[in-house]
Amino acid sequence: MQRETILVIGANGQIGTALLPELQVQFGVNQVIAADLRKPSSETGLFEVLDATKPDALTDIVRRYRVTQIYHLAAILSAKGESDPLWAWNLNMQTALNVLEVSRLHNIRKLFIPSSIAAFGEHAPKYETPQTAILDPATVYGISKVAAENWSLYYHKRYGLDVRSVRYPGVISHQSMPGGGTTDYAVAIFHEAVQGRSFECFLEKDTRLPMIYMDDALRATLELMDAPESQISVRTSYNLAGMSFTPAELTESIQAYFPNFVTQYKPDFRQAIAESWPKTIDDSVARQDWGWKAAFDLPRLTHEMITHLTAVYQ
Ligand code: NAD
Ligand code: AKB
Repeated sequence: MQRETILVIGANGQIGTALLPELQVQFGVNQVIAADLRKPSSETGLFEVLDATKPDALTDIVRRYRVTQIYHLAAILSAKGESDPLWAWNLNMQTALNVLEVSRLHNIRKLFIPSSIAAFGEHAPKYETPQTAILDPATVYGISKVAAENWSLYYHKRYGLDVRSVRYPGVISHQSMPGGGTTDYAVAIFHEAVQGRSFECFLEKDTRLPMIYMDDALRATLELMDAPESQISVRTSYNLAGMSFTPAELTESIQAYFPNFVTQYKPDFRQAIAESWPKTIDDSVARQDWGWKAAFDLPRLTHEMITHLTAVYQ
């Protein structure tokens, strides 16, 4: 079997921080190269400073290490993207196109470019949003995700590139803080609760959104990437479901551990973004094609987050 060499772009982010150790276990520490704009604060193995908007710098790393698989995680997320839409569009698209093109030119065996529930917009059904619902996103982030999905399909059809993707829901993790999304409240709330503080939520209490615990998100990513090519029928991006809850339901779940914990609601511009997104996701195609099934529900997620973060803040 061919030895794989994995490049993770945007490795210092919320998903990269948690994915890196999993890939190092699967492929070996010296077979996984992390790359990001800046060096991480602690050593994690092989690391390259990379601005993925620069095609030559990306090509240099792919050549030097003889990379065979790429996980492209660099992006500007929904809320941050709205502060400077053209900057977010340019960064998200330039990096995605550079990664697709370097993969084509250097025979990358497998490529992962995640999408998001942000690909959906106003006219998609809000409940059990189907795989093939209309994609009319309200944010520049969502527009860039839809474009990257279509470019991925194009590279697969035209060049046979084995590019795979999931539409992640809001990812909840204890390993690091999220990077400027609309679902970030669902991570921040745990940090406040375990430190004995109240929480000010930027969404209304009844705003239901699809979410997923990091362990499930990582397992989905690795199961999709491990699946035989014949089982992959979707080359845009697979719907992926974990759980769905509102800030009020999350608060109640945390109150089982901290009965005095309170959330105040002070919605801002992120409320409109959240309202444009699905509330629950139909991921039956991922289930059928590569056997996806989430393991974490809200009570289990709450237990895990509180256990891990309590250890951090002790
Ligand atoms: P993040 O914002 O936490 O991390 C992104 C990383 O990319 C950062 O470390 C940043 O420094 C790096 N980066 C930015 N510009 C770069 C550039 N030009 N070159 C190299 N690196 C650059 O994001 P994340 O939450 O880890 O998300 C990873 C991917 O998953 C993104 O494509 C995101 O859209 C997608 N996604 C994430 C979530 C979520 O809830 N975290 C949900 C849906 C989809
Ligand atoms: C965001 O809120 O922007 C991300 C996402 C769901 O894509 N977490």
